[in-house]
Amino acid sequence: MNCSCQTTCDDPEGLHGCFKSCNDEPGYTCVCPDGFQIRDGACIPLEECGVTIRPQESFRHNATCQKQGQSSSCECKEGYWGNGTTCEVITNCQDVYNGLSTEEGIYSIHPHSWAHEPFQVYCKGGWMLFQRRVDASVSFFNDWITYRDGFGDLNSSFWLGNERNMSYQLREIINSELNLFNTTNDASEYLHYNLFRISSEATKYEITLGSYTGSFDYDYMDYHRDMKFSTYDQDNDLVLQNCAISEFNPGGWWFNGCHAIMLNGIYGDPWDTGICLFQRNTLEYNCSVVAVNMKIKPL
Ligand SMILES: [Ca+2]
Repeated sequence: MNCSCQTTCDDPEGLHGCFKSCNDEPGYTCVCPDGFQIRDGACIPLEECGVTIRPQESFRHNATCQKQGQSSSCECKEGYWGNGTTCEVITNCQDVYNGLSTEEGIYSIHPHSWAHEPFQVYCKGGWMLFQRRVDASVSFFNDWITYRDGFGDLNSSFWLGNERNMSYQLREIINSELNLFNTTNDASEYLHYNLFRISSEATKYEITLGSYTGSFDYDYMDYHRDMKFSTYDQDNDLVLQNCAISEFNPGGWWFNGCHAIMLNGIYGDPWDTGICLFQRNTLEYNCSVVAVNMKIKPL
């Protein structure tokens, strides 16, 4: 027997595994003998551990540790990934993909420049979605603060929030892709940029885009390059009117005067107040987009 309890519990001889319910009883502690470490409730020789847990150090790292006698068992805190001994901060969905999981879904991340608690994002293949429209359940006709802080449901339609989106990008060169769906499943059209940035709130989340490649022969976002973000209560566009009011384009966007593409309009609206592209060849709006998402990824 490699392991014993110092005091009795349901095992008066102290011969059971370390994780017997002794730990729940005040005054009782389970320990592994010198040269052994706890793993999965059993004491195993140190050389079989693979890693050496150093409790003092573990407590200093981004882990939550539970002391088990002389050893401790650590799990990385939310927003970190690793084996509990070393925990790396998860700064983006590429970290999630590389170190945590390749499955798409909702994860907590903590970008380097984000001074607050980790926040949840929707990751897919290393990409982070910062916008998605799948149905009309979430209104995108929202004010400046709501666009700044984000809204909606990460499982369906949402806007991540300009502030979080900005914090994601500060230290990385970011790719972006805007996917437009003719059905809810297939990305039939897309716009790709090899650089994507938005500036701070002080400069109105101005958008910077790299060079375009995509399925359209025309770069719809070209008209929106270097534009500031506008909402119905913050007019930062280039025309006298406010493009973001309900009569024109109800939703926040990087309006120029007003748009060549607008993906935050009214879902399902067939008119130019919907989710639309302005087609240069026909000079007509195409508002037949069924679903859309906007995503970014470190290069
Ligand atoms: Ca204006």
